[in-house]
Amino acid sequence: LITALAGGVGAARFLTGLLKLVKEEDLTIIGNTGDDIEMFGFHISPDLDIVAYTLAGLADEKKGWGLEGDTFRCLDMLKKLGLETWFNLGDKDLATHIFRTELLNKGFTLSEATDSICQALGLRVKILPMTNDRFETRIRIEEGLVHFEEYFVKREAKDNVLGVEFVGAPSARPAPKVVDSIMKAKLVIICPSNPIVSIGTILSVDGVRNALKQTNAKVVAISPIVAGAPIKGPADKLMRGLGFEVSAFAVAKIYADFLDDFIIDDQDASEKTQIESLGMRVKTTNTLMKTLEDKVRLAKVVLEC
Ligand code: FO1
Repeated sequence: LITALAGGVGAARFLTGLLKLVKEEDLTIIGNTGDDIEMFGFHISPDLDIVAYTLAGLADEKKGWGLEGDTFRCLDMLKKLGLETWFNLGDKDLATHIFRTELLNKGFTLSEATDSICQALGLRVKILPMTNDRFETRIRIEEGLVHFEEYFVKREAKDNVLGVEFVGAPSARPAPKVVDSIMKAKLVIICPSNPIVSIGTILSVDGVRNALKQTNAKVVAISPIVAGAPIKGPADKLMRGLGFEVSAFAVAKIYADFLDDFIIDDQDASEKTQIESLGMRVKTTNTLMKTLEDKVRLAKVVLEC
């Protein structure tokens, strides 16, 4: 049994490779819900969706979000009606949000709604939201606190990051099976996702970090930082804003209390000894995932741990 902690597109790419090597039934994915946002009354779970869409072969791989070949006619009309349309919700993508919101309004949990979406997309892999409770990542910028998506999409990650807050974190309980799936796994993989707003959110949910420390599973992470920069997304700005250096070593420090093995890119080989001094094993390999072969090769390195 394998459990993976996952953010958005980086995790989704890696998991595509992993699922060429392990059975869907044997994999549980714990997804970040800190990016979840309500738009036009609909509940959107960007990270859960990109993982599900990617594994179902439906994602727009080029953009890294949304559905391949989606259109934006509904959004055009919403704009005409005078609504804010900076968050590009495609027509087919909206169907997912309608479906999810209807289930939530009927009293189902986000776990149950996510399960229904996965089943409908033909996935046998389990995707668990980290929590069913309200949890929102907000970024502190000069103007005040804004939702992560407002910072990232609307304001194009241009603001200086003064801080990050996880609204709801103190009372957010892990969703059913989250802690259990970490405790019962043989291998836990921390995907190459943002250590602060993707993995950091999951780690902040009560009991998750403790489960990672206590599980008998081997806990392996793949560095999302290569040669001092993230592969995608604003991890560098967020890390710098919070006073971290932007390096594989800095990520290793965030995970040091529970990590057994850390996989870093060949380009960061000079950091190996420094990271090992934190008490973990380090493997270097090519971590860039351009082709399916790259993804499978990286997954093999993880499984060899
Ligand atoms: N990312 C963008 O850069 N621009 C968008 O307009 C956008 C719309 C969007 C709609 C639905 C969805 O599920 C995700 C969407 N994303 C968009 C991706 C999202 O902002 C981030 O990539 C993740 O939240 C970070 O993992």
